[in-house]
Amino acid sequence: MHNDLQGARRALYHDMQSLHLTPLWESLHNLVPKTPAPGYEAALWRYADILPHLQRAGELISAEEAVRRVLVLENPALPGSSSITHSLYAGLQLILPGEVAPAHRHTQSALRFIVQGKGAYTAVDGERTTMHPGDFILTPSWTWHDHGNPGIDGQAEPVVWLDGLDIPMTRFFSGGFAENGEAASQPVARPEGRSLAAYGHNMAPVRQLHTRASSPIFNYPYERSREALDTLRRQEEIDPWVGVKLRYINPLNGGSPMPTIGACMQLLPAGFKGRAHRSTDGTVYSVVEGSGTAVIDGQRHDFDPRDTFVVPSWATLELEAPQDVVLFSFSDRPVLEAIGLLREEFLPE
Ligand code: 1HN
Repeated sequence: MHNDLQGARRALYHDMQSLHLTPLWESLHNLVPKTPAPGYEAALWRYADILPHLQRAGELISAEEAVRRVLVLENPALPGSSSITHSLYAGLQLILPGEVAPAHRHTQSALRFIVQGKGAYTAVDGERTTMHPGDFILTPSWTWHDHGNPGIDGQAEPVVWLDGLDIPMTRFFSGGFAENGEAASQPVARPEGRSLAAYGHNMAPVRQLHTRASSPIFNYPYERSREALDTLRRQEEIDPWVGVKLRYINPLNGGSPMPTIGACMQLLPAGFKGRAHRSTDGTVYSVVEGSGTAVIDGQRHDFDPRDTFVVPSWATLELEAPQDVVLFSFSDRPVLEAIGLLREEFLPE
């Protein structure tokens, strides 16, 4: 190409810059990639590395002052964004014995996945639930929520959970609203266990309409999920890509527990060497039991219990489990599904 043509083009770009005009032909290939090219990376956070920092934070700031004492797991390629993928936020939250994290509500949807310790509670719209490791807990959009750690049976211990929120998605759509509660702890309106009794047995109350878009169950106890996986593992052939994998559902419609976030739990039996698969929903994994390896786009990430790792959109994932492994995971899958962007591929061996 002629140097003068090149120069004339550059002059055009320069002269129209102040009018906030840009030439599409210079960026078209990036705007419409042949396959997803996410601007974030695969990454793994070791719990053993995080815990000392979380404990230090516990000495330096109270849950009350912090409002939420959380170390954000920020994608290494997205510094300053508080994002683990383009659409999702993740963080590890600590609440010490006797502490309270004050009541508030916001339009962002949240999940808690309990990583260590028991005896803390979260209250959602007037009902408390006691946390145990492996429990999957919802805080749907605009529901009042606060946390506390009174312990159980006279014993209280530090409790740590993984928070997953649709913060980046809500920011993208400029849909964020928030309010603080009048008191630190919201009044208890229903006894503990009410939601699970009413909706957690393949039955639902006949005289009550549940009209929220999210699941009426807000704690899916680990005991039950674990037992389901274990039964299926003994009864069925193991899927060569994902092992034994179940998704959490809203029992009223079979859809995802919340409109923006889907979640799953899977068991990989000892000796499992999974085939490669990929999907457009960038996914965050929390290791519940066992050590193994996640091979992401050919790169090995060895994991231990309580570690967190993220698999980007369209990156291939192969899971290896030299011992029994249980993984919890969450992603923006329901959104991709709703807007026609969900694709997945299970690659042959
Ligand atoms: C939030 O409300 C919690 O309620 C945790 O525990 C993390 C991160 C950003 C915004 C709100 C919680 C959060 C959050």
